[in-house]
Formats: sequence, structure tokens, C-alpha cells
Amino acid sequence: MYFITSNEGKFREVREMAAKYGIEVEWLKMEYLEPQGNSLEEIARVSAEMLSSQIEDEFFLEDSGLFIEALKGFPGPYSSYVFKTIGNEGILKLMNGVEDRRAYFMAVVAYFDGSTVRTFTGKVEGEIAREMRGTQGFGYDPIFLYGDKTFAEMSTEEKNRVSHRRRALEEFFRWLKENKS
Ligand code: ITT
Repeated sequence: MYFITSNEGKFREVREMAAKYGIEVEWLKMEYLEPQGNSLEEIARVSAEMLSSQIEDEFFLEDSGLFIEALKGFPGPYSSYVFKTIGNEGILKLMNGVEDRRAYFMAVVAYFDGSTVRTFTGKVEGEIAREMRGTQGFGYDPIFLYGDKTFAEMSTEEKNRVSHRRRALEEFFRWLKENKS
């Protein structure tokens, strides 16, 4: 099945998790125009609906983001843009002197089965670290603390056991097994 993303880090994680369910994922590497929206669910759903007019086969995509409690959920749906602009250093500056470090990652998978779009959600709670740590993973991993390690200090398997992406994909793959096989 096709997985649409421009982000190689996402694709690697998705491929690994899909393999555990006996699903082979093919990378359709493309950057698509994401609609503005207030929630990841809405953005993922509308993105998949728009792409469904160009792609006839079934496919899925995933929209994710980092939500920081003290910043009222920022960067949330704007995570990709914020990462490309101010990046992890910018987030750490915004969090300078802030005691409440709580944050979560959220992922929404949108699946188009050839006629309709369905969504699946996953979330993982953690904290924003005081400095960047670790070299694994991608994106905000070096500043996202889960327990006493950042995601970037974990191996892929360790991160994949608990991540937002894992939780959303697990829901999706389970649903697929029950409904499409
Ligand atoms: P596509 O839309 O093409 O799939 P993208 O990188 O633009 O790729 P999103 O729109 O979903 O992805 O933006 C999510 C942002 O959050 C992006 O900057 C990612 O690097 C970051 N992000 C998502 N999941 C992450 C994870 O598991 N670890 C670290 N950062 C993550």
C-alpha cells in the first residue's frame, strides 16, 4: 500500500511498523499542499480527500505535530513550518525560564480505501528537555523527553514501542486486518 510523505524519517518508522503486521508499504515521495486547519485530524482528512482525486489506488498519509502545554498547544498543526524556520533551538528559546515543560506528540493517519477517507489517532505525552540531546530519529526528537531519555537518545525500536505514530498506526493496521483482509 502507498504511504505518502516527503519526510524520510516518517517513512522509515512506518515501514518498520507495517512489516510487523505483514503489510508492505511503498513510499510515494511527494510534498502535497496541506490545507490550513485547526486540528491535525481535519488537515489529514482534507489532505487525503484532495489527493484522492489524483491517486486511484488506496493510500495513507500521516500528519503529526508537537503540542506544548505552556505555549497553549503551539506549534501544533504548524509543527512542520516551525521546525523548518525556528527549529529546536527556537523552541528551546521560547521555553527558556518556563517551568511547566509538559508536551505531547500527536499523529493522525488518514487512509483512503478507494472510496472514502478514515482517520486514526495516536498520542504520546512527555516533556520539553532543557537542551538538545541525542542523535537518533528526526525533527523534534532531540528536545522531546520521554521518561529520562529524549526520543533522539532512544533506538528506533525503543521509540517505536511508545510513539504517537506507533499508536495511530496500530489502530489503523488493526482496523485493516479486521475489515479488509
Ligand atoms: P509530510 O507532511 O510530507 O508527511 P512533514 O515533515 O511536513 O512531512 P508534518 O506536516 O506531519 O510532516 O509535520 C510534522 C512536523 O513534526 C515535522 O517537522 C516533523 O519533523 C515533526 N515530527 C513529527 N513526528 C515526529 C517525531 O516522531 N519525532 C520528531 N519530530 C516529529
